[in-house]
Amino acid sequence: MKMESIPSGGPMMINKLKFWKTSKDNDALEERINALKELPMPKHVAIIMDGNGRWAKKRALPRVAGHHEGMKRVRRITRLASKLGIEVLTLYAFSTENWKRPKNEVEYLMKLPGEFLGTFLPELKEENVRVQMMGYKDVLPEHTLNAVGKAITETQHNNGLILNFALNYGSRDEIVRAVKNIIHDVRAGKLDVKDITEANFSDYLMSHSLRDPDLLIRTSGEIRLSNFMLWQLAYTEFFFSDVLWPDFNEENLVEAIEVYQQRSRRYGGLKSEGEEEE
Ligand code: V07
Repeated sequence: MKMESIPSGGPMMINKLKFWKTSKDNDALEERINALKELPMPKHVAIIMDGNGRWAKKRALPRVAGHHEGMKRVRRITRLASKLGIEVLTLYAFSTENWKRPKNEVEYLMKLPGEFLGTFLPELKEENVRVQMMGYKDVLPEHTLNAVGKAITETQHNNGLILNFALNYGSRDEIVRAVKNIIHDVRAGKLDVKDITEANFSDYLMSHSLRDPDLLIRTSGEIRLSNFMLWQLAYTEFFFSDVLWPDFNEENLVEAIEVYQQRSRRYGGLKSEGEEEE
């Protein structure tokens, strides 16, 4: 049969086939996941989940549709992080800058923690995930705080993956507050100026109980930090992806970790914190 004689819809079908995940694709991904486990895994992965608005715009959908799709990706990426044995996954969900967005969008975003946890908290508990939050609680709506607070309490004794949401978080402000609290403790006689070190400065940051991120991922092609964990990212490897967050899938996370492992291999285990090459 000649190509032209294929009824309309024929070539279309062939095109569609390319999008079907075959069991062969899944096997290949499983294989890559198993290979990852042979090398040092980043213990703390932080992600700036960018590109939700752009994803929606490309489809002529409202921005909030992109946020909703992005929320579903959080679940998938968390599941893989847990499976990989990553210790901490920090996700930048809402920055202190995000209040400048249109009121309806902010209101929608503030409902997402409740929706996410309403759907996924039972699974997170089953998977031994521990939910935490980093950010200023005082200005968050009560319903948002209640949803997050409930998840934190109900998972506080879990000892698997720590799922740390940066919610109403800004790094410069975090550092300024740390300085103020240090001054407060110095004045109260609890701390001597000569005893202030990098290590105990970190104790005054909102990430105090967590190790510094080993790997930072930012999606959607933007190559900047946007006031995210400035102190904590001092020695972190960066991976920038052009993929929009609602399209960021398991394979994309696996690739980011592969790149991370290739880079750490090049240090030959000789590099430690504070000892940059050259
Ligand atoms: C938000 C979805 C992901 C892309 C980035 C913007 C929109 C999950 C949460 C969340 C937060 C706290 C929590 C449980 C879930 C969330 C906001 C936005 C504000 F305990 N996704 N997601 N929060 N987006």
